[in-house]
Amino acid sequence: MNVGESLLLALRARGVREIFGIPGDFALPLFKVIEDSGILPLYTLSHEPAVGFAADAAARVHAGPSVAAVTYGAGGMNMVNPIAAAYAEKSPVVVVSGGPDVGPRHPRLGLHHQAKTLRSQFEVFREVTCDQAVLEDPARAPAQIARVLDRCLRESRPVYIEVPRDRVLADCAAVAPASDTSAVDPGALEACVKEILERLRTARAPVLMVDVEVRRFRLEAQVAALAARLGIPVVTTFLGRGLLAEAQAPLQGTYTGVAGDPAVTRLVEESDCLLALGVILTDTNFALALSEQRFDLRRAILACDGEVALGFHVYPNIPLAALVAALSTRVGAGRGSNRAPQAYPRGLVADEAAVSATDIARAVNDLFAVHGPMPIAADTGDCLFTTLDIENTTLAACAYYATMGYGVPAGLGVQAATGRRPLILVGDGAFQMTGWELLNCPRYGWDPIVVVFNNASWEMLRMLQPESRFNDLPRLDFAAIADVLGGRGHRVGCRRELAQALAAAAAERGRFQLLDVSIERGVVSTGLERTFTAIREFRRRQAEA
Ligand code: TPW
Ligand code: MG
Repeated sequence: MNVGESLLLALRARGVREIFGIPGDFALPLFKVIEDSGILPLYTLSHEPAVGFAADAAARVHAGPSVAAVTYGAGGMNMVNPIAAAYAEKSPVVVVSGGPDVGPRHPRLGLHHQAKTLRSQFEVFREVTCDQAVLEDPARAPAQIARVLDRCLRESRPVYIEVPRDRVLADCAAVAPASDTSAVDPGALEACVKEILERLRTARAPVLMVDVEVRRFRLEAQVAALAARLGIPVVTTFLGRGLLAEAQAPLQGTYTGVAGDPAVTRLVEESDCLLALGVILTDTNFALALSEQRFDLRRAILACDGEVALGFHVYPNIPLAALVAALSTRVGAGRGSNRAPQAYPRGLVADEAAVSATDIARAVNDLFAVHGPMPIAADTGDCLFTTLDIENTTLAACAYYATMGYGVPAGLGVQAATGRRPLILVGDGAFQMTGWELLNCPRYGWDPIVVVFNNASWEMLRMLQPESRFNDLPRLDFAAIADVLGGRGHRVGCRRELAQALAAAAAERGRFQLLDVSIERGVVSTGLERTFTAIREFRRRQAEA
């Protein structure tokens, strides 16, 4: 076995199911091993940001690691932003990069693709990954691979593995199976669980909040069962939207502070005991509530990053899985919850009126009611806020790090990883960044339904800076572009056309469908409107103070 094969087998043994990539000369031997060995399928895309986003989405939807393979320098450096996003949102992406030969190097010559030093790329990725290795010595490679991949799984964060070009084919031993060395102190766990249950018991209005760690560590079914037994209302964060979509849990909706359903916002902010499982605390969730002192984090129990914080103390080394398991065994059959779940807009009126974001949500909910739910990949922009009005379903979105360009490649990653046809929601500005990647659909048989929110604008920015010309975009003919890229385009100018196009798109399998939906500037979803009204008010009050 050589280094390349040993790496690929270790990746597969730890749950990797596919590789997205773009080769280059430093990565050619590795890509050859990937292709010839057939250990994992390889999907090549067009631009490295898409490689990173697709792997990120694949990792999110199957709750296991996925691989983004690139060449050194021009390839790797192109993928820093997606990996930063994966770090922030705890998506376990394994970056595998080709690297310069270890063999004879000429001291006076710069190597092509070299930035500052030969280690520059390694140093850049060190900042946005939780562990890194350069496989310079085949004898040490198995131990390095095991260490880095185990860390990736334990922390659910991206890692970086660089394989020097002249080491790929060197003889190499097999990598040891995955091992988790984090030993939990049973006494600490017991004390922690006792304290949590006591707080829940005496609380007036406890609420359970769930976020991405619950999915990353494959705890959805257990958490749903726990929630049902506790009989307390459950909300997700914005980033955690899509969680518990397939589980039976008393889900009330998504907490997005001022942007969200006011009933859900009140539920969370008036809770005297918020049990937050795997929640990444972010300004998108809590900034306004905290700065306006509508919410006090000391009233919350925060289980995240392998520890539990409550009141003024912290229990270290309590992994979420151990906590959920221990809670589950101690909570008896519950009282159930009789709260009605959130209602979503349905029943699109198919008339000649112009289309709004809410109309798109309505049309999608109508479609789901007939055909069943589809997984969604959403970009950053009003399309992301529109997901708040769509039935809870598996969702890949960068709702915290908020990079544009995520939606289309993420949708491709979702289909590669699950085989399910995804719905991709994307703004025209974001489509300009990575929409082109749809050209890769025909050769892999991917057929997503893509809805472009075409407002000829960076509209979300216009909300913050209304008097601007730089937020104007040309109104492109995305339907025509879709036809050129091997899909089918549908022009949508009114609600009747929206209903028709969505039905036609759902009926045709085998090629991607793109709905180019014209939306007037200034017409945005309820969630975005609420958010920016609140931000503007907040700024005004601060300016007055
Ligand atoms: C990689 C900053 C956030 S939202 C936005 C920008 C430029 C406009 C989005 O326009 P789009 O959607 O896609 O047409 P909509 O609904 O607002 O009209 N660069 C990156 N990421 C981010 N977040 C930005 C810039 C930004
Ligand atoms: Mg736009």
